[in-house]
Amino acid sequence: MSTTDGAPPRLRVAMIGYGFMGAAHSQGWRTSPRVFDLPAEPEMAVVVGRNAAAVSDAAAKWGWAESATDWREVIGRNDIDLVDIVTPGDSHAEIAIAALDAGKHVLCEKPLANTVAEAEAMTDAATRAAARGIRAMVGFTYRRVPAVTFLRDLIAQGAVGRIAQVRASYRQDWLVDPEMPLAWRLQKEHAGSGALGDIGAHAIDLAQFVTGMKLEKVSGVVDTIVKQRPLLGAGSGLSGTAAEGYGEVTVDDVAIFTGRFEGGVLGSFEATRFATGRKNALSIEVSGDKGALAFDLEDLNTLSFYDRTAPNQTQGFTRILVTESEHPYVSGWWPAGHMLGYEHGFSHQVKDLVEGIVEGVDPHPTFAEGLQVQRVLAAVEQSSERESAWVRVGAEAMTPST
Ligand code: SOE
Repeated sequence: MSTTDGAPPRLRVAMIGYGFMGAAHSQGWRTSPRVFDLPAEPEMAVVVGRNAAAVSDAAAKWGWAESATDWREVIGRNDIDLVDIVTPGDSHAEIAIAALDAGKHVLCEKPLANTVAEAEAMTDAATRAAARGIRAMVGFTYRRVPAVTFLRDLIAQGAVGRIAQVRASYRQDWLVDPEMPLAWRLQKEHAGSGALGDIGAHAIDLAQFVTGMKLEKVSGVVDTIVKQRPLLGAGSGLSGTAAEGYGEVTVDDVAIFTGRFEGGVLGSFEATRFATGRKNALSIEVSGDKGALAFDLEDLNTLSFYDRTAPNQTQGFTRILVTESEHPYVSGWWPAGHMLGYEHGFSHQVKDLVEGIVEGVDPHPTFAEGLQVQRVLAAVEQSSERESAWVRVGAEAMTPST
């Protein structure tokens, strides 16, 4: 971090990648320091992408001082303190390990990697770097929706009592059209997996975060519903030129699995891109002997709370509006009832990351937490290959990882 007399230290950021997550992260870097009193001032120094003209346009549009096309050169610069990785999963490991070894703090989009082996190597690099005061974090931003953090707090305070069951799902429908082109998210070599790793990872992290329990074993099935999709000239799958034939979808469209948490609690999970009508429906319900709590991203300012300790005649799910200044993160924004949105979690992510870096503590989720999610993903895939047999999370270490 660079400091000048009296002013807060500056944290010069390089973002690698400039797709949808590049736009969302840029909004967080721009807005967070204008809303929260951060202990260091992030500086949007450079955005990196392979296409010089396109990444230059992105820099101008999103407020990055420079654009570049060589991430290795940018990571080597002395005027960069933090690398924010928003590329497809097939480059997370190489970029993150190089950045950490070069002494740069790292924020890496989810899932951490495309394989357990990559996630392990990234976690080892983060451990080495932490010894030198370098911090690393995974971008599971839904933890930072105020209602989700508040849900975690209520469970920790005993609001539902002893947890009996957890239900988590993430349902989208952007692939229901069989003519949707073969984008990088549908190719294993780029994405690692399909709905399972892209959105199932969020459901897994959410369930482990709000309950404070880790999944120990899973039994599941993954499936590909549309097995071939139109290729588009640019190969990126979204260029809009005339279709040049069809290509194989090499990842899952749907993943459904059961999980056993530490302590024996059962969880049921679904991740699908074929839930017609569900646009971005990440939801969780935690049931206990004193009550239940439920969250739905499509109504993200509220929590549903059922209190079994209330008098029988008045029991029912109440709708908590999580917009009071006492609620997590809300004090930086608007008065009660003025609502927050999808993008605010990215500003909260910047806040927590910058605070962790300045305070010298690993911000959560750490790479080790990202590795735990990666191991659950691998266990689900292995279970599906074994007729949905139960697979212990972490057992994939005993068998060659794909
Ligand atoms: C596509 O499924 C996607 O953009 C995911 O990659 C994100 O992680 C999720 O938050 C929204 O949907």
